[in-house]
Amino acid sequence: MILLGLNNFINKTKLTKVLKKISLDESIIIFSETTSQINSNKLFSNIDQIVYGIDINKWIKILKPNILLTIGINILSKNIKYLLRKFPPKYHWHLGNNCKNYPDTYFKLSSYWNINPEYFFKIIEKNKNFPNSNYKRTWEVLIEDKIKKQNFFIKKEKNFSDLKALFFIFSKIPKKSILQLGNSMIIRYYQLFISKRKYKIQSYCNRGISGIDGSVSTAIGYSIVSKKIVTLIIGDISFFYDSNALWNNYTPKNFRIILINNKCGNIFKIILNKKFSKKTFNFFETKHNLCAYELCKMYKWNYNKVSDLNRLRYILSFFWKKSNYPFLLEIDTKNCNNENIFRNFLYSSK
Ligand SMILES: Cc1ncc(C[n+]2csc(CCOP(=O)(O)OP(=O)(O)O)c2C)c(N)n1
Repeated sequence: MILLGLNNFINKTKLTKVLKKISLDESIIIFSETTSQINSNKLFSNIDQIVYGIDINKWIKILKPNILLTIGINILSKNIKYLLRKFPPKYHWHLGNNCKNYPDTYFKLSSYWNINPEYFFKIIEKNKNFPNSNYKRTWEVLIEDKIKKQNFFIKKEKNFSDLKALFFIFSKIPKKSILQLGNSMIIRYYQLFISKRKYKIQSYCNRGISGIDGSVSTAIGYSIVSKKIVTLIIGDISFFYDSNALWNNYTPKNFRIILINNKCGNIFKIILNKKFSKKTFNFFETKHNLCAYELCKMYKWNYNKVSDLNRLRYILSFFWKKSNYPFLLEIDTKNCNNENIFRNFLYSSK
């Protein structure tokens, strides 16, 4: 199993090319988080969904790799981290130039290879001596089944939510445009849904140390030096935290923000395993009642707000068209059952 985490590979194209070749082998499965910037339809980024609810006996007997090969650092998927720590593979090799500070995420690192991953795979590719195996096929069968169930769930689920909205939005992002993603749930939803796109979008996220700060500033900064349409998709806490970034005279007209306003830090309802008292939990969740309308009025931005799929579909039909001002679309999901719909989604493709 090859697992690619956060990285800024210098030679993305070459590495992608060689990984695509490697991925053809029947004994290898490649998971690539979007933060690795290595995409291809041969590599899988929806890791959380794939391994959610996996039968532990099946993992131990047939899905757990003999060799785990990691490249890059942080991994977003909590589920794969859990499995690899709890039921580790026989060997874990980490690859990378000058990556000696690799934090040994799974506590079982057996070797560190100080080598450019591209060269490593080229050598492997040339000296191909892989065992006969149906390892990849076993994973593929599981993945195909999950995707079928995912599509069925999304079709069947009639209630609007962060999940419904984002599934739709990711399918509409204009070709050749740039996506900037907020931290928190946005990047996680993106990982789930982007695997299936016919063409990949260039996407960026202020992941680094997982801070929510500076995402709006970074996106606006990028749009100032880019000729392409830049769209920032961001949660409300991250947006309001850095909303001062709107106060500048240089934001291009073709800059877009899609604000997923669930009026709290929804991630804490989803990823915290521990139960906290309501009083304590309030400090995590940070409920509020802010909306971006007044800010847009003050900075003279186009503004629209939607709270259902039909209206979202309508606004997106002209959202990216040429306009005289930057445009912010607020998606109000306050009264939606976001966390349960997300959980049911994962559960349904178990
Ligand atoms: C600078 C900084 N402060 C606090 C946090 C902790 N934190 C992580 S996610 C999050 C909430 C994000 O909420 P939002 O942007 O609304 O996204 P959602 O979870 O609703 O998708 C917070 C406060 C952080 N990561 N970085």
